[in-house]
Amino acid sequence: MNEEIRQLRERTVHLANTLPVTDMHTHLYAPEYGELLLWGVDELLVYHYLVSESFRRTDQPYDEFWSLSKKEQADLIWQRLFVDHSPVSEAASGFITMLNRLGIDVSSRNLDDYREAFAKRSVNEQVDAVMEIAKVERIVMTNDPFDPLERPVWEAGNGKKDPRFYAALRVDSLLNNWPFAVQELNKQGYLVEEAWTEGTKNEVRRFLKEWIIRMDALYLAVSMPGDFAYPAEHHRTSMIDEVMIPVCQEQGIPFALMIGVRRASNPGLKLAGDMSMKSDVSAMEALCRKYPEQKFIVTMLARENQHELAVLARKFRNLMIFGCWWFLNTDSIVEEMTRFRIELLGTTMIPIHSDCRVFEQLIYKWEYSRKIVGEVLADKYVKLLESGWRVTDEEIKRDLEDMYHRNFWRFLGREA
Ligand code: REL
Ligand code: ZN
Repeated sequence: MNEEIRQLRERTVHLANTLPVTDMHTHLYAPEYGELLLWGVDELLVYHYLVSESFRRTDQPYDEFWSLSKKEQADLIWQRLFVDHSPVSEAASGFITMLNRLGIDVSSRNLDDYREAFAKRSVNEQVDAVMEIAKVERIVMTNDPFDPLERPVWEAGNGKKDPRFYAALRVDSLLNNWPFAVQELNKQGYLVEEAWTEGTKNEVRRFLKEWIIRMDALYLAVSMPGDFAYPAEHHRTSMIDEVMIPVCQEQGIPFALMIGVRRASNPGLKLAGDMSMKSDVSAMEALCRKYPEQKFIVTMLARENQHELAVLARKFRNLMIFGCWWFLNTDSIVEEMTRFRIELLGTTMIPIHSDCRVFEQLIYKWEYSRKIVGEVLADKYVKLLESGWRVTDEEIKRDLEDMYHRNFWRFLGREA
């Protein structure tokens, strides 16, 4: 029995570490997007996760740091987080893991050596190599038509050239900064005004529809503060009920909500200054109940909300929960969440997404998470074995493939 258990664990962990995945929410871009695709040592070091950690090690004024070049910022972060102290945090150890898996000798502890190793690679080579190492087959980007760098790529017809990359239409400002969205829509020729008129609703619907088609967007996506309430006497409720749900239904796509972020809690930190907030799961409950035909893909940022959200998914099959988002994407929390999600939902959820912003991060984020998924799943198979139920390799593969990509594509109605 002991030998059988050992082998079962080994097979499960091996398959979990090696089967291809779809990364269903990232901030990565295909090479066609030019400078929007971030990669390389300096980008990796100025990742906002590391920026916030590095400020705990210094009294340097924020503005002084931001006035430096990217290379100088990276040098400071390297010194503070890797040289003066050991890089034991998730994001810091991830940087070392990435270098190592890319074949770089980390022992010199000399940043310029690492920079030199990267300088020999082209962006296309790096994208191929990283996807190969991380065994990430398909990547879903985050695409914002109001982004001045991104819009021209779509307008030139280059947004969807690389078949490994898929688009998700991001709609944050329509829901969270309506005055700004009005200005941007007007610039693009949509006749809208701040007042919620029939004409405005029609034009926003037209905008969404045109962009969904142009991008072949897999889903509509937004991140929301923790105090998001629904239904409420609020612009968001009108926008969701009268514009977003009707368009999603017409186009047959899900609506993804990431709930629980307080933007710019510390503005001095810029992108690194966002805070986690508890949310009210009943807003999602109301949406799932009101729109049984609409599919929702949801993640929440507060650890406190995770169990209730998983229970909600037991009640509503139009709800797919996904990922361990941002501050939850650490070994201990991924393990806790994956374990109780499997206990409550079996494999009918998407345990992992990377949220990567810099390309090479795919390597460590997927490696760390896959290991946990494999170990948790192995525990469950061992429990079955102890009751005489033996899973075959084919069945292990099927279960992992469900979680790694099939649940996602099937939920979208785009099963390959
Ligand atoms: O998509 C989002 O709203 C968030 O994931 C991002 O805002 C966040 O900065 C991201 O880098 C977290 O992992
Ligand atoms: Zn994100």
